[in-house]
Amino acid sequence: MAAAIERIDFHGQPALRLATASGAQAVVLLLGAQVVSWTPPGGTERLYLSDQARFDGSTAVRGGVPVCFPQFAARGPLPRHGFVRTMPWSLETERTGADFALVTLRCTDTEATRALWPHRFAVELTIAIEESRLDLELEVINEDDTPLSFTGALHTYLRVREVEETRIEGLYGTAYEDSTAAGEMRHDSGDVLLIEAETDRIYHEVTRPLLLREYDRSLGINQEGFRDVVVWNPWEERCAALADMPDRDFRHMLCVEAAAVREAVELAPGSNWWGRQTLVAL
Ligand code: TA6
Repeated sequence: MAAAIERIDFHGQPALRLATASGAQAVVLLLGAQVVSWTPPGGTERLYLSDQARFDGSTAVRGGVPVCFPQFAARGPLPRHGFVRTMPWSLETERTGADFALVTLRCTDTEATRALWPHRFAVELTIAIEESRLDLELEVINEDDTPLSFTGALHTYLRVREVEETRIEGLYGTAYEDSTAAGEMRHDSGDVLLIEAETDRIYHEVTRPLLLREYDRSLGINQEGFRDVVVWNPWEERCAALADMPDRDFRHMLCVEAAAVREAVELAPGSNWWGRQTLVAL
């Protein structure tokens, strides 16, 4: 079968299904440009998506890869994680080749966004699947004649078999802000990061690729442009408090996010910035 991009309905939302000749698949909602599924050739689903996720746009879909922009979390006056994750995006480009499929989705300011954040901007997310990799590239363009600054993230929810048996390698020695301890700065000193309790960390200046290891599969995680990595698992109590996530699902997800948080990105009028996260199934 040749690579293809198909229009589908996903829980009542317009979506695109990307497929490659070797059997990789991804599903992207136009709502929020949210990737909600990615399966490498011959493999298993790599993204977590909650069975209780809401798809009516009233809140962000719980799972996949929400795009957080122009504000990360509650670090400013805007809605949590900004506003583009609940906005409709438009399909700008679609391309398929011998063994890849690629789409670019775009979102621009509206009267409602300008009322919250007085800037003219465009954000584009390019999603590409090729062999065992998923590339997500976010571009932000300042279309205004005044400077703007933003924080944000690709808030990737990875599906894991059992979070306590998952290891993350590559963060050794990196300083992080611990959001579970009022933002205290700490250092990772172990060879591997194990998730055995609530975890909400912002690692700064992550330059090495990460490796997420499970007993029968691994995932390479790389990023460019983004300087921070956020690792989040709500654990038992906080998960139970989330209305759109089953109580025990904290065991089957782990967010490893490519982020620009600790230092806001400054964009001069007319200039642009890009950041990419790449996942490679191993
Ligand atoms: O990226 C981690 C985080 O900021 C956590 O603090 C956690 O609350 C999570 O994002 C989810 O946020 P949401 O607004 O989607 O419930």
